[in-house]
Amino acid sequence: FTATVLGSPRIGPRRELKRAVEAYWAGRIGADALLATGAELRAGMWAQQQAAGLDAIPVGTFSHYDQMLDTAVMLGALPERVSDIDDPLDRYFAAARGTDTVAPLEMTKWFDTNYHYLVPEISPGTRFALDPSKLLGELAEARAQDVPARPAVIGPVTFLLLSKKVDGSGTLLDRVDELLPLYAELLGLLAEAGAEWVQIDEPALVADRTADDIAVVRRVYDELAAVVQRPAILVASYFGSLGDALPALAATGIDGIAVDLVAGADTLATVPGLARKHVVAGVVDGRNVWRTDLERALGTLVTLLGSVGSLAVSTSCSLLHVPYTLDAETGLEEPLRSWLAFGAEKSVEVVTLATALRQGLDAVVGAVDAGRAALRSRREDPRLHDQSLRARIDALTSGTRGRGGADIRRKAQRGLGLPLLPTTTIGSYPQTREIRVARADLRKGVIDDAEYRRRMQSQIAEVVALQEELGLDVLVHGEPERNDMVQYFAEQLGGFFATENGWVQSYGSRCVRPPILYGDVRRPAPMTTEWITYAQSLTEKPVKGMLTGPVTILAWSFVRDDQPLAETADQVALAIRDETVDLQAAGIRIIQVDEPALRELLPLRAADQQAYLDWAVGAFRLATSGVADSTQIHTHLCYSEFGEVIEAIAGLDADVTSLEAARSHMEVLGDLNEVGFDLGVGPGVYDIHSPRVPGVDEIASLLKEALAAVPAERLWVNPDCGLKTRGVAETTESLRHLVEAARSVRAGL
Ligand code: THG
Ligand code: ZN
Repeated sequence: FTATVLGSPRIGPRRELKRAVEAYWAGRIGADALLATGAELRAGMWAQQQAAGLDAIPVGTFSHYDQMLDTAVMLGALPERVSDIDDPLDRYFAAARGTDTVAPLEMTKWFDTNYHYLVPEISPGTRFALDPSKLLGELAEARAQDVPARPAVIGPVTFLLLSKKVDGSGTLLDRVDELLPLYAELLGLLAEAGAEWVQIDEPALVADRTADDIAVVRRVYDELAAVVQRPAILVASYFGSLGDALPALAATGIDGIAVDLVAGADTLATVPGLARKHVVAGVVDGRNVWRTDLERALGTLVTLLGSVGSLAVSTSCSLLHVPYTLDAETGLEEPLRSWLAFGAEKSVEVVTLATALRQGLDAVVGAVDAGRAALRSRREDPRLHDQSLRARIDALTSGTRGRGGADIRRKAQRGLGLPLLPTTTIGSYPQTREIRVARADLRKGVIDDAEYRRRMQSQIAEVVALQEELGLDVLVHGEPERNDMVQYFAEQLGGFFATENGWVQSYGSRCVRPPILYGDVRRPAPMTTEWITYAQSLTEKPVKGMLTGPVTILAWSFVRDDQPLAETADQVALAIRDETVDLQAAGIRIIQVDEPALRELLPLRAADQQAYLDWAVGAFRLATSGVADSTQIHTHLCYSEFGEVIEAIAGLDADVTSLEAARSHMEVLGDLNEVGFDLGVGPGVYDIHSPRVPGVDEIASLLKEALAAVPAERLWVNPDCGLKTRGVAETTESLRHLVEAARSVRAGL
């Protein structure tokens, strides 16, 4: 009964890697110092995991940026355009972030998590070649520290399925035969280096796969299993059920399979072949923060005993998705603290379960008793069940999730007096040094609340003045008071806990601190009206109230696991709804409720998707239908892959929807037409992810392109996302061009 985990956080308990990588990029430290930081972080993590008692530790899951990018390097699959950068580290970061002359790889969501990976590009010209240096280096390092290391890599099937095909015919999976010899060679090298096991991650197998794909899986793992000199092969799945891929894998000659028994529901007992396999049972949730119900997990493990060859206890996925340790949270009080387990605590839970299997329950009775008491205190905590909120939700009727018809609303909103092709921005303006200093000063107690508010007001006044000067039609206050569009609300809502150091890598050096949604959601007081009404007091033009939607608040938080997500979504929706009503009462006529994460929570299997979209859309409508028909509701969605959720976007029924479209060339407008969308739409006319200032003509031509798909009465003009990460100078220039382009196109109508 081995105790293991599938991967580890790597950004550093105090974000040491973030700091080192950013210092390296800025030229403040050299490669040696960066590499030394990485080595220290790995050593620290391994030491912690060994102290916890894990007896197999994944090695190779460390990354300076992203594990898919590491895999592309390992397989010789970096794009041609970075190949003339000689220094390997600089080449690596060029692929990740681009340079002045080279575009970076695209980034996209890692399954349904809040982590983003870099999408390798594979073209007919890609000549795969093995570069095992990173993995072998980390393996040697671990073995030198007596770490019971299990080297881990992303598997060939997942690598290809998640990559982007650039030119050429067929599917990328057709190229798996080019990768097999490389993986075979790698297996030999790992065996030579002393590895007893290798972990090959194939999370792509938990999404819907065709019979042909499954046949490829079968062949790939039969061939890799046939390699003569190799470690034992553990194929790791996570984030859901393997479904048809499970019997396929079990029928191959591999030695072990890791299954996610938290997100997945595979029945292992009936799978022939598993009786001869080592099964790594992911019973400790690797991507949420709740303390494991040890007795229940043990029950699950015990039922597996008869159907598998040997059993290991593990997390359901890599611990990349949870913070390092509860020890870093000084303000976390009992009993909430006792309900939680972060990365370090989850490793201990895994060891406790393995110990119970080996030695019986008596050997871990202390931990089990403590766990039982914590779970009971969580179940019985009054904050988990607010009777008045529950009564309010029970009383909701379907009418609470809809507004007047589109035409009625259009007429009611004429009083806004907007021109054709109204110009606006998505919400945030550059987070200037002054803003960061003010926030830090407040935190350190250097300034008091009143002074902080004065400083924020002066930022708001500047942003309003700038927008007036630029001639934008619908203004925003710029969100200087918000650190993060979810955290800001979580800090003010009851039922949420905001961590101090609960950082989780989002992409590259960027991290987020997801709040923990543990109880019923309450809104003790208005959250945004003070700032928005201040901005509105400075201008005759309408100022948009800016809120984050219920789905996004859930997607970017750790959510409670004791009730369906749909129920939690309605609770958050009611809080947002109350806020919209307050904003309207304060004289705000346009309110934007952002749902950038709508696509993100979409279940990986088609069979589960409609149910999700139904409750997600329902929650948004609940949040936005408390206002009068004369109040204009906007929404904003990020990340261009809208295809699968296009009907849901229409279903949101927002008066105006702004979308990322600059990079996908307005295709989304045609898709919206196909589902009968007839409301306002603002396809982003420039890409805010780059400092480049778009020209007037360039924006004008995108607008003309948009006008081919959308009548002028419905078209809005805006950048494709918030401006928080941009500099002031380039933002001003870009918006000046945007307004000018809108005016010139408007004049030609
Ligand atoms: N907020 C949250 N989750 C998100 C996003 C967000 N997930 C998806 C997407 N946006 C990810 N994008 C980012 C962009 C920037 C940063 C993190 C995720 C970022 N973080 C700061 C950093 O790492 O330096 C820390 C921010 C802070 O101090 O709070 O810049 O917008 N929740
Ligand atoms: Zn956006």
